[in-house]
Amino acid sequence: MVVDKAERLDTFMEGVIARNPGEVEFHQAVHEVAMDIIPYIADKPHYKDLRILERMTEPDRVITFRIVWEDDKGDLRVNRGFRVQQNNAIGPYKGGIRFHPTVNQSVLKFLAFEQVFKNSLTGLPMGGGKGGANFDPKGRTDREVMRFCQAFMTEMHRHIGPDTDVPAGDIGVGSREVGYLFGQYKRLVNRFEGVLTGKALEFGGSYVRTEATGYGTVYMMQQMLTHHGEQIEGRKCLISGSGNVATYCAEKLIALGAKVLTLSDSGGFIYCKGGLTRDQLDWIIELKNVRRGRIEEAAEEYGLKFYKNKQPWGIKGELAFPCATQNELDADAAVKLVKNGIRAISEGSNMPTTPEAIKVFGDAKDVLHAPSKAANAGGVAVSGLEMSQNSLRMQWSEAEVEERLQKIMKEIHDECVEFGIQKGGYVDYFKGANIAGFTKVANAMMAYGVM
Ligand code: NDP
Ligand code: 2IT
Repeated sequence: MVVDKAERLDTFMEGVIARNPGEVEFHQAVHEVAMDIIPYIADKPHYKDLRILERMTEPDRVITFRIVWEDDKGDLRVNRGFRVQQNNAIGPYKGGIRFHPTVNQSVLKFLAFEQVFKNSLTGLPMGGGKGGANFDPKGRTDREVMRFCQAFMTEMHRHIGPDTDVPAGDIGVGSREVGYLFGQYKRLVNRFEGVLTGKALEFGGSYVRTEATGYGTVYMMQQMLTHHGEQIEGRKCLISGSGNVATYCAEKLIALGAKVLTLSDSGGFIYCKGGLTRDQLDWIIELKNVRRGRIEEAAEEYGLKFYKNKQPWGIKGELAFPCATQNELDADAAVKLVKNGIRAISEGSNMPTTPEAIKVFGDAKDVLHAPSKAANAGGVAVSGLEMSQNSLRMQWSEAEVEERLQKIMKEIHDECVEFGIQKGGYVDYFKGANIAGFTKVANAMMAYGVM
């Protein structure tokens, strides 16, 4: 029986790899889901015979386009833009836009695929999509970023809409970029509508959207610990990244009395033995969002240790929050974390842990590990709430949104437990998230018949 399941997974993956040659990140994301779903549907012919999983791995469409823009010197620049519309079975396509030089079709297809399951877990009516461009915003002036965003939207606007596809931010796309993108959309279609989320509060944004992903990642950690009779207060935390997700993860941890020992960027990490203070964090948030500086500058400002070109995973901590990018935590890092007594990991970034590292944590057995599709779903959940508020032409209070976010994260946690609980009480959060996310989308697809 075990051999049979393994064979079926291998055969399935051979097909995925043959249809999507060279797209290694996409293969990885599909494999991570298929290893739980294939055994789950083995005795459920209604899913198996209708080839629901095969259909889910094929995006509804992948749109690619040319973006031409003019830099400050008057030179013309050419980039490639994408929008992957993966699945709209349970709602309009929904997912972020990433601007980073590493963006390619494989990366965006993995992100769009993951988004389908994540959005389903939120319980809100959102399908999955992702987009972006191989544009590097680093070192670009505000005006250059504006011209790029306008050129990007000039092409993308024809493919999106408040009931069709609703993009948002991701790496390299924050409040500034969403403003430029929304402004251009509004100008092109001559309609003010909720086509993007992550908008500023003055023009249709939601309270708590900026903070939601980081906060949600902490709420997931809190839920996991509470479920196991433990608490977050006083625990030593390792965070990677220093962008939107990382900094608001740090903010919530500090507020809950935990110690944030590290933050990082692609240049290295800072280490604060006693834990960062709220004032230091506020300075870092300003450094990153306004001055667009490097994390090394925080080490200089506060006399902290800076480890150039290193990751924080060798530091002794109890809770880990990878919040930078995919595959940022490999098996060597996982072995170090386990050796140093790591208790739990809550993934802020999408697919941060390599398959080998997941296995290291799984084999350790007493490590709690929440996958990104559950742990970072707070961001898109509040995006979903922003869509609701836009449809109502209302703005809910900060307290109201925050309360809904906490409730959604608790429900996601409990669904992971329901579908991921093993003999002896061990919770496989990966399995739980995959099955809970799959079921709702699969049932909707079946209801529509063959398409
Ligand atoms: P930001 O652009 O705000 O920050 C990204 C951070 O990660 C920066 O510190 C950046 O450092 C670092 N980073 C990015 N790429 C790399 C890399 N290749 N190597 C090392 N460091 C890197 O992005 P977000 O905080 O929004 O996103 C972080 C992660 O969270 C991503 O995986 C994203 O998909 C995920 N996420 C984001 C959500 C959101 O609402 N924004 C929602 C759910 C998930 P540097 O500046 O040096 O590049
Ligand atoms: O990966 C993600 O969930 C996001 N970048 C947020 C997507 C959204 O639509 O808010």
